[in-house]
Amino acid sequence: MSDTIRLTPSEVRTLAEGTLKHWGFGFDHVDAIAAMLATCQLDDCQSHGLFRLFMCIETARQGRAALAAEPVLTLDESAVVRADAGGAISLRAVQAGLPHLVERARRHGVAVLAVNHCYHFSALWPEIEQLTAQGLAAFSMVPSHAWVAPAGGTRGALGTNPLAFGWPRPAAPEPFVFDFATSAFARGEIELYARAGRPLPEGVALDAAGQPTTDPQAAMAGAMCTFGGYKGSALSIMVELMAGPLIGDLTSLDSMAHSQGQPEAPCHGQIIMAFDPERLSGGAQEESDARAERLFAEIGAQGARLPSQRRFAARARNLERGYVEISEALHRDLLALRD
Ligand code: NDP
Ligand code: PYC
Repeated sequence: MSDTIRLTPSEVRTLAEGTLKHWGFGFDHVDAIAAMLATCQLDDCQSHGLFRLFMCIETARQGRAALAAEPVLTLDESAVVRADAGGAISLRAVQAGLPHLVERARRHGVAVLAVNHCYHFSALWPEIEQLTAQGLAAFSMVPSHAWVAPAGGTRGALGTNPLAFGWPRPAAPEPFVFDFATSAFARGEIELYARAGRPLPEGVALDAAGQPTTDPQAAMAGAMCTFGGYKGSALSIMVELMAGPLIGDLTSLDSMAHSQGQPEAPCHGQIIMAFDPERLSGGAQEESDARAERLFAEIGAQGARLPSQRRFAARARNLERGYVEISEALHRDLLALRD
């Protein structure tokens, strides 16, 4: 990377915390948001590391979000845990709900955490990894803003709608995790192309007239495409339904209307599902683990890499050398958020 600066993990935290405090986020939200940004930056997730501080601050600037609201949990004996974020950024509500999700998944075999009424800006894999670390398999999904055209459509109706999955691997150093937008590119990725003045690849976006474009600015004024044509489009609709109406929350269309066209974080819900392999394998977990490992071994034997391997390698490298690298331009613009 040319024109980069090095930041230690604690410098990343300090930069994020100072900016969030400056904009009035409550103490616990500052902690949760800064931890998420630092976790993503450590894994070289450029679109959802420190870069996402811009979206957080824009959310504060717009004045609709509750910057210090404490989550309210609704708990009964069932497998459903509900966490109302009260119009705050999602992370505190997710953290409040996760221990109950784990306990319910162990008790029932399967459990669901429905997070409602939240602003959401983050990657999903850090929460998935918290569940795989507990020996659970997990899914998570969120809508976003209606930036993405359905396959065959010409204007935004769907969100970038990430879908994340994790599988615990007790005998391996890391779990199996994937986490990706159901749009061809995440919005954050398009924003990074726009910042760098680079053209997009073909097939990623449409302009405001519904015509294919490689211009990131035209893409942001028009619509993004789903990945994999009609297949990604169907998965994206599933994310809308599962993390929206199913849990009594907004779709990406609703979120876009709520934000009145302002560039704040999307406002909606999040669904996280956890599965206990010990319960679901009927007491045959060792055999099940071995079967899963044979599958991973065959994939590796073909020279194919598993999702998250780049991320885990980046984490190990950055931890060993004691710093992450970001561009000087990004660092300068992040510091200017306090002006
Ligand atoms: P990427 O396209 O960067 O990566 C998607 C996944 O595929 C990762 O798990 C990645 O692993 C894996 N992968 C990439 N290349 C390969 C390969 N050659 N072989 C095997 N696996 C591979 O993700 P996106 O840009 O779509 O999303 C980035 C982040 O943005 C996600 O964390 C997502 O949650 C977040 N996001 C959040 C949204 C929100 O509304 N909050 C909306 C959209 C996205 P690896 O990381 O190791 O490369
Ligand atoms: O990158 O698509 C995205 C995104 C939406 C909300 C947060 N990130």
